[in-house]
Amino acid sequence: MSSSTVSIRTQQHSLIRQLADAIEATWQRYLDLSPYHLPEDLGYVEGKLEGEKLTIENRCYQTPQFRKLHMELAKIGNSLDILHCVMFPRPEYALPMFGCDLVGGRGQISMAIADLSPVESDRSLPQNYQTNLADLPALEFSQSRGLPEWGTIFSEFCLLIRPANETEEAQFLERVTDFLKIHCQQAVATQPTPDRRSEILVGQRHYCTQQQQNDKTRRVLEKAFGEAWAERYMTTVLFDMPTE
Ligand code: BLA
Repeated sequence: MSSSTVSIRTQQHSLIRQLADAIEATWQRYLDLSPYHLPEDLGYVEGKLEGEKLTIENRCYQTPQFRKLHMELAKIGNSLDILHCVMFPRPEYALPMFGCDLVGGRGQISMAIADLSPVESDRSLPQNYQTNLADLPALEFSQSRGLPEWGTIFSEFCLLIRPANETEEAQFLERVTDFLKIHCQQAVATQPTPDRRSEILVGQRHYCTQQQQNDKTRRVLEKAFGEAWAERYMTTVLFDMPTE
């Protein structure tokens, strides 16, 4: 862990900081982590956005079940804090995609999303996931947000909210930690199905193609680093697709 990584996390909104800690602790507790190397120049990045400094820090691992575990923290001056996380299963494992994105600024989280998204062609989650997720207690959030047009990839368990207060922030944190725990426990108990590899790849590619259509993310990156860089970052770091 570089000292710069510690410092950006401590400067971020408390929900982002707590969730980043919870993601990492859950990974360490349940999974067998090895390093994952990002393209040389993309681990730590600085740019300028409307005169403010944009800093991006990436944390990446791989495991026997996951091709890439990616957590990113980004900060734009004092106005925008971002946490982005995706767990990409190896295509030999019929596992959903865990994804999470928090965007906040000036003390308020404006958007918090977390989901375990299916990659099956019938858009269903594995039976054990459905049972475990349905068993979680119902939650009430006062401000739900509608999904964007590309958001057809998300499951019925997707949380997309603007947390209204600290109670809702704590509920979101707990629910995402539950998602992660269920996911890691299921993943390590799952046997690979190499015969389904190409079918699973189709599902993962569809997930990435849809996510690459998020204009809000693209716009922030384009403004700070230019169009070509944003395209490269979105397709090689945020939502890269296994090709073989
Ligand atoms: C929305 N993502 C956003 C928004 C911004 C970013 C600024 C708008 C926030 C708002 O409307 O309040 C920006 N997110 C970023 C940037 C990065 C990032 C710059 O991760 C990276 C550097 N996005 C994901 C993942 C999911 C996701 C994994 O990266 C879901 C699992 C979803 N982000 C997502 C959704 C929205 C969003 C659904 C709302 C989009 C909309 O309403 O149009």
